Parts: sequence; C-alpha cells; structure tokens
Amino acid sequence: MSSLDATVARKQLIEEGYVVFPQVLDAEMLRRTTETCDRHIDALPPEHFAAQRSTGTMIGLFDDPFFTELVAYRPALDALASMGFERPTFSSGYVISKPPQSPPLFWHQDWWGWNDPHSYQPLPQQLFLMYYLVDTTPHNGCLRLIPRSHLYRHAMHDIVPDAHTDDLRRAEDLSHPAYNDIEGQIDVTVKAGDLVIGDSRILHASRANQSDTRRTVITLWFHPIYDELPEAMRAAIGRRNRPRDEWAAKAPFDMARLIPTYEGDAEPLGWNRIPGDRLSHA
Ligand SMILES: O=C(O)CCC(=O)C(=O)O
Repeated sequence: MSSLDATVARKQLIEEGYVVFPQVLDAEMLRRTTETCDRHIDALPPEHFAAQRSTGTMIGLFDDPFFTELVAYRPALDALASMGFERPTFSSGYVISKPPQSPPLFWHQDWWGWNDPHSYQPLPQQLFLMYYLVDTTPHNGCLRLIPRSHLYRHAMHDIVPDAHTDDLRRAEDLSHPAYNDIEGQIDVTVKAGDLVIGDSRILHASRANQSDTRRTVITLWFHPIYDELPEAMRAAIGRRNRPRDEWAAKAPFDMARLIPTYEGDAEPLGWNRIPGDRLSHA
C-alpha cells in the first residue's frame, strides 16, 4: 500500500469500523493454512457442529503451533503498521468454518470492555483480523456488517443486546431477528487470502452457506494500541485474555513482542459485552 492508501485505510477503519487489505496471505501460506484448518475441522465430533450450527466450528488456536506463524505473519503486521499500529498485541483466535448448507451467523459484536469510557472513543481497543480461505459471496456465507455501528447505536443493539447464547448458536429458531437482514447492513465479499480488519465493537454476522463446500475463516484478535489503553483494560487483557504460554513458547521465533503483558496491580476490567447508554445514535 502507498502511504496515501494507508491514510485512507486508517480513516476507513476508524470511521466505518472495517477495511479490507487484498491478497495478504501468499499462495503457499494460504495452502498451509487451509491444510491445517481442514485437518482440525475433519477431526471434530458431530456434537461440535450441532452445538455451533449458526457460528460454524469454534476451534481455538492454542493446540497447534502452526498458528503462531499466522499470528506473526509479517504482511499482516505490516498492514497494521501502515495504519499507525506499530506495537499491536495478540490475545486469541478461532477457526470458524461453516459447513456446506449451514444457516446464517447471528448479529453480534465481540467487545467485552463496555464498562470503561475508553470503549466509547473512536480508536479501536481490539481488532479482528479475518482471513477467509475461499472466495466469499452472499451464496456461500460471506461476512455481513453494519458500518459505523462500533461508534453509533443501531436498532440491532437493542433487538439483540448480547447474542452469544446457546440457543442462537444452535440456530434453534431461524425466524429470530438476530439472523435477519437489517437496514444499513452490507455484504463484505472477499477473495481467498484477503485480510478483513475490523473493530471488535462493530455489529457483524454472516450469511448462510448455501453452497456444497465448507467456508472457513480464521479470526485473530489483536489490540492495536495496547500500550495506550487504560490500566484496567490492559490488566484484563494481559492477565485474563493472554495467549497460552506453552503455545507461544513453541513458535519458531520469539513471540514476546506480540504477547500482552501487565505487571501493575490494577483490578482487571470486568467483562461486559453490552454497550451502555453512552453509545448513542448518530
Ligand atoms: O463467520 C464469519 O464470517 C464471521 C465470524 C465472526 O463473526 C467472528 O469471528 O466474530
């Protein structure tokens, strides 16, 4: 990206809540990532798919050192640095694979720090880095999101205040409004290997996978301005949400600079996934 593009990308991320960097994973890394994910997905028992019919698989990364390479993948860190985020830290991630012919993912946002006033400011406390391993379209379960909903209240915030429930995960009632199309949403269609970077506060979902092949995404959670976050937030990330030490130790390089550490004595910020009244309408 040229420096002008990087300025545009930063503005788009901060104001709209997401930005797409094309073709970040090279062909070899895409191949290795797909092979690794397929192996883990193929090993899952049927109960896993039943419990996660709406989301798709929820495979944590910490059992496989391969994912250290993806987390520290230089082109992605360069994309963050180009937007001014030069010292990001990483907390966790999942392989989320929607099987063929599976229902939509419910609307939700993933930020848990709404008790702190910093969460109502424009700069992102936490970003998702999403790598889709196949080209996505509305037919095979592309990402949907509501631009600007990371900073402004949308009707969906009140319709489904916290969608992370077992019933919604199991997709027991697909007429529930959490799965519906809603005003202001857009489809984010990508090519395999593109990188979608988004603010964890943004309302997002995915379309149903109506195709006959699986649609896999890997979501990685980064904290782009970790050092600037309030102490209680750093304490929560650095103590409660940090990656497993044994996993990081298996990386074929030193991961220390990507691991959030907190050595102060502040009380970790409480977990609250529901935005308060300070999140106002535009
Ligand atoms: O499956 C998708 O496309 C989106 C995954 C998602 O919502 C997430 O990782 O938070």
